Amino acid sequence: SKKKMDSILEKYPPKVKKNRAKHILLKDSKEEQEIQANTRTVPGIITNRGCCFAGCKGVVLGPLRDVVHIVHGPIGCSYYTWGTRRHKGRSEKGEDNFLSYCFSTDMQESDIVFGGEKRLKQAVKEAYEIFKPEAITISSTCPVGLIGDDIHAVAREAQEEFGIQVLAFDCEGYKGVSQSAGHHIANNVLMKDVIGTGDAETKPYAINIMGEYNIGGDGWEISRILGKIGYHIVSVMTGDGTYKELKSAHKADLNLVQCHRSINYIAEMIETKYGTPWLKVNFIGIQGTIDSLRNMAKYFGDETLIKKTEEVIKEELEALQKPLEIYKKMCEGKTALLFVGGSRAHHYQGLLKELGIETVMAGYEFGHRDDYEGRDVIPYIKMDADSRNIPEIHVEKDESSYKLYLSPEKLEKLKKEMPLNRYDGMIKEMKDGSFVIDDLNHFETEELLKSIKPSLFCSGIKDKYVAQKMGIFSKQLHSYDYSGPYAGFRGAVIFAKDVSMGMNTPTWGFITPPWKKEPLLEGKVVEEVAT
Ligand code: CFM
Ligand code: HCA
Repeated sequence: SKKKMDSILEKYPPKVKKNRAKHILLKDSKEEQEIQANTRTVPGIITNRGCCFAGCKGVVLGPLRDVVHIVHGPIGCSYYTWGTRRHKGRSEKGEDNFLSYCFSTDMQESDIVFGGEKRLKQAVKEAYEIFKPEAITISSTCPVGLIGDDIHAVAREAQEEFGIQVLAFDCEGYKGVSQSAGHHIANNVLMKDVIGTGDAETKPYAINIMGEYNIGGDGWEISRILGKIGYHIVSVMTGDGTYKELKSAHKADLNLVQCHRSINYIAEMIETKYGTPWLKVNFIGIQGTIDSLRNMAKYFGDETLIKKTEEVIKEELEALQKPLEIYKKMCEGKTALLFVGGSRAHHYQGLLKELGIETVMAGYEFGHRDDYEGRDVIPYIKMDADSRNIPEIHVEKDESSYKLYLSPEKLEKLKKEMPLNRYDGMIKEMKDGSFVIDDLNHFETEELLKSIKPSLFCSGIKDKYVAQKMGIFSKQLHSYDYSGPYAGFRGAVIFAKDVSMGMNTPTWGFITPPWKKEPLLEGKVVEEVAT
């Protein structure tokens, strides 16, 4: 298998080979292993990564449903991302839900030449007058940064005029090396200007669900379980979430962190400012869900809550046992390659294992070293020009709102028993001999699929059909191929059903890739006669 990788790398020019080798490792628990991550993709390589704007507007802000999200830029940035991420939202009667809309300033060539501020101002005015939202966000695309429109001045003016918050985000697509930069920029503004401005009443067992975006309804399955046990969800960041609730997020007694990559900045800053610790959870997979629920109950330490947690676990397990048995038989002994953004390549490994599927390769598009190796490596991560370009904000203890749910002694004790303020990353849980590959590209994808021939390739829209044309079933772990939810107890069964069907359909045996039958290009060279 080391040979396999070497033969793939051999095909690169020497400089590229040297670069890519640092992003690849073969897990060996006897060695101290380090991976390079969150660095620039080599120009010319076909990467799956997205841009800073995608991470800010698309990922973190977009799911807030009572907000009008205006994209300042040419229409393509809005149009081609309209509804594609499947972060679902549902509103009670009379509540706002703008998720199905797409708001853009539709910049033209003349705006690039003469400036787009006037156009932006007009867009904010129209959005306010027509929709009367709770708040408005403005997200910058590449050209806005290049021509230097002052989106903050426009936002400030509009805020005064209309009396609602207008938040501006400098998330030009070219910033940083991936979506990850956009997560950080969105986190900073939400922390600085939104969280802490509300004063909603809270009930016992008050929690925030962070880094959960309700893709395919995942968040709804998680809230169903938490609601049954008796938790009070103060806010969700940000799946089916609202700006209104986000304002009071500082009131919760515990923060749950599902996707560490996209929200760890807010989790850390809330702890510094308000004292609330965060617990790393994983609601993908049955054991992951059970462990997360038990840790939560133990944190609150209430006997009735602990008892209720066990009752709910028992009830849910009974309901899924029968269907799961059927699918397990269809999955047993299969293998998977996983390549997803910044957390799912880790989160799905447990669920696959429960079904009998072994993960032989996993990697992130844009995860940082801490998402691979655990947060302990953070002090040793080399800063480069690209990461220095993303502002860090510093928060201080808020004397009036700071509160500790547990005594510092109790918290220290619990930290030894559960991942409180801690994330150990993906690699630790992987088997020796499995591949970890950062920022996998299309050349490597094809080569790996050819040599490993996995039963399942979990990735996204950009490479799904490359795999399927090679006769390998591919399950999108971003959009879930229009299925879901996959989280929690019920989600595990839906996932099991989808991958069982996908892997076992006889279709794959009927596929002969076209290049096996005939050359891709046909024709003959004829000498042209000039007339
Ligand atoms: Fe977090 Fe996400 Fe992911 Fe992500 Fe994304 Fe996504 Fe993803 Mo696509 S926030 S890192 S930037 S879990 S959009 S809901 S599926 S790449 S693995
Ligand atoms: C994004 C969004 C994306 C893309 C999915 C894919 C998503 O990165 O901007 O490439 O299939 O989950 O919708 O990650």
